[in-house]
This record gives sequence, structure tokens and C-alpha cells, in this order.
Amino acid sequence: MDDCLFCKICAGEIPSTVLYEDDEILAFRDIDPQAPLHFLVVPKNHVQSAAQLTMQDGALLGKIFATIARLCEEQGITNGYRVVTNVGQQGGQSVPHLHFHVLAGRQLAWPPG
Ligand code: DGP
Repeated sequence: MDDCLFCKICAGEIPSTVLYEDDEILAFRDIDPQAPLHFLVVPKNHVQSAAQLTMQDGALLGKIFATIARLCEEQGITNGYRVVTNVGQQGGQSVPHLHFHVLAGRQLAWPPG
């Protein structure tokens, strides 16, 4: 999508610190980290949010979660992590391109704010 920030990051038009990339997904560090490790995983194809996912996205989601587990292991995370996807305005979504936050490296509180 032309004016989508994360589409531009996926296309390399806006720089990011990439942790993993393949033809379908990109993992990159969040610009405003909320934990010692905070990265985002996005599908390269534009999907607005998790509310738009369908049964056909099952394999993509499996890849995303397997990649998250592998990246956390590579980053030395042995004590757990959190995966969050915000949906819509009240869900706290500020960038309308599906992304999974991965937070780790400190004790995370529950419930979130
Ligand atoms: P959300 O509020 O759930 O839509 O999360 C959007 C996240 O995207 C937020 O944690 C900050 C991050 N972010 C926004 N702009 C940029 C950017 O230009 N580069 C990177 N790496 N992250 C960004």
C-alpha cells in the first residue's frame, strides 16, 4: 500500500534494524522499545490488522510464531516473552498494518494498561 509506513519499511524505503526477513515476513526492532528486547514482525503483504485475518492465513501465522520463538532464542531469551497485536483505535493500534510486538528481557506486568 502506497502510504503505509510498514509497507515502506518492508520495501526498504525506510530504514529499520532487521532481525529476520524472507519473502513473506519481516522482523525488525521497534523504534520506541518498551522492553530490553522489543521487535515487530509483519507480513510483507498489506493486511490492516488481525481483524482481517482468515483461515487462509494459518500457515503465515504459524511461520510468524515459529520465527518469533527462534529469534527470541537467538537473542538469548530463556525466561519468556510476550506477543501482542493491537487492533484498531481502542486496541492501541497506531500503524494500520498488521504487526506482532515481541517484548522480552524484563518482568512484564498483567493486565497491560
Ligand atoms: P502499535 O501502536 O501497536 O500500532 O505499534 C506501532 C509500533 O511501531 C510502535 O511500537 C512504534 C513502532 N514504530 C512506529 N514507527 C516506526 C518506524 O518508523 N520504525 C520502527 N522500527 N518502528 C516504528
